Amino acid sequence: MDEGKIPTQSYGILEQKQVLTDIEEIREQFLTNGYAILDAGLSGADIATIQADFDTLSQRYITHYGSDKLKSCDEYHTVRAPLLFENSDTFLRLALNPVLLEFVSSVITGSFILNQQNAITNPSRQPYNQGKWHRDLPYQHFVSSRPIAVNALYCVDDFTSDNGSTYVLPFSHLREEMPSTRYIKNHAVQVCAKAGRFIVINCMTFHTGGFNLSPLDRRAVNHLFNIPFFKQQIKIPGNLSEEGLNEKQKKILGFGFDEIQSVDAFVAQRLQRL
Ligand SMILES: O=C(O)CCC(=O)C(=O)O
Repeated sequence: MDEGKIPTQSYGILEQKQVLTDIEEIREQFLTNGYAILDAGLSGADIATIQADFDTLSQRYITHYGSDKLKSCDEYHTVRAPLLFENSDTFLRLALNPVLLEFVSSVITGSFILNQQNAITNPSRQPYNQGKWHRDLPYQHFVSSRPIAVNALYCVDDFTSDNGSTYVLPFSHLREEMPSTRYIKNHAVQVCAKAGRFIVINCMTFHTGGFNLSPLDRRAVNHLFNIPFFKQQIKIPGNLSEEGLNEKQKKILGFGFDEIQSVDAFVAQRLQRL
């Protein structure tokens, strides 16, 4: 036994989880704690491009919809579906990040689709719409033995305790009701992560943005991936060109998961499979 180190030997154990790769290690953390940090594997130049494109897109969005209107409906700090905006290939690539997709497919059994992507700003020294405890499947009070949806919160900036990095409530994906305020005060964990990482959160894990005490905004891009039984927040097929996408990418973006329009179409589809 190495003094001062966590012991690794054990006795009386018949079964132990084996973990060989980094993704498997993060998967184990995610399944147990309800969240983990995943390095997206981006270069410094990629990280800088996302930062610049985030600001350009936010400005275009605010100009397009009008700041007063967006403020009046509490949408001022959120750009909805940035991957759908013209010339915003950066956000499409982020949603299809290969490391992220490998991770999501390791925790959601079978097919999954992108439900939504949002560019979100936690403004300096002001409240914002993600600064309250919630689940990413809101109004739901069940637990599932396997994840049915995952939030991948991309850190555009370094997430620090000073700039209001995300708080999570570990293990709360395993508990139906929201824990008491006393429990939250004692057990919430603030997750700090460098720009270029995803904070991956089980959709049933309670979490919230913190108050940003720093002089600069904290920027993030969230992605909700879920089993295809839940419809997308904003429809992607039909609003995004399929050009340049492979079959796997199209499926993840929801192509082919539209509701079947009639019984005739359903039967015709079955016949085609013969
Ligand atoms: O801004 C944050 O850190 C939290 C974001 C969040 O709550 C969400 O994406 O659901």
